[in-house]
Amino acid sequence: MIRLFVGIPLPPSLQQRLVSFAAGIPNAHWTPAENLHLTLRFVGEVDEAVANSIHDALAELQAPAFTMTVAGCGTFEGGRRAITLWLGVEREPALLRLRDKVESALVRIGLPPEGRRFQPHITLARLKDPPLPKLQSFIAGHNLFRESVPVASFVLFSSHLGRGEPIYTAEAEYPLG
Ligand code: 2AM
Repeated sequence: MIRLFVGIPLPPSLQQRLVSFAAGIPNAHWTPAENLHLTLRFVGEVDEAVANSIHDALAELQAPAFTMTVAGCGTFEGGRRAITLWLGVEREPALLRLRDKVESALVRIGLPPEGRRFQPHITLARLKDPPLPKLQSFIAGHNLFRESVPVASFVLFSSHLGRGEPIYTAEAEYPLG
């Protein structure tokens, strides 16, 4: 079995810039630079045959290259006070269309539809019981961050969960036209 997700990697320069934000909130578990990415579609554990069909379906997908804008900062509340701290990604039409095409391609080959609404974001940290003033000041300090990057491909990642950080590996990369 292999744990997969479809995403857009960030250029190393932007990863380095974002990882430099990782300060000011006690007990935060910050995403390491190399793991900072945008998830288009989480897949989960699948066997090799399904992984191969996912790859074939994604390889056939056609969509234009576009510019992705990272902007804004916020949180998702999780179960019992776990909080995801993120930077937003603007909901531009080309990104949403790419996401819809990925979703349709995966449903067409028999995967269950994604239940959740697509909320494009880059997870900066997972927080447990963060002191609210520190969290609010982090968000206020980063909410005006805005940076646009060209997106010329998307990637099928595997995710290996172990004791430490998950290890994301680009299994295949699909160019955008
Ligand atoms: P997150 O950063 O917002 O948690 C790899 O796990 C990627 O898939 C992460 O970016 C994660 O998003 C995303 N993802 C979406 N749904 C998931 C799920 N049910 N379990 C784990 N990761 C999920």
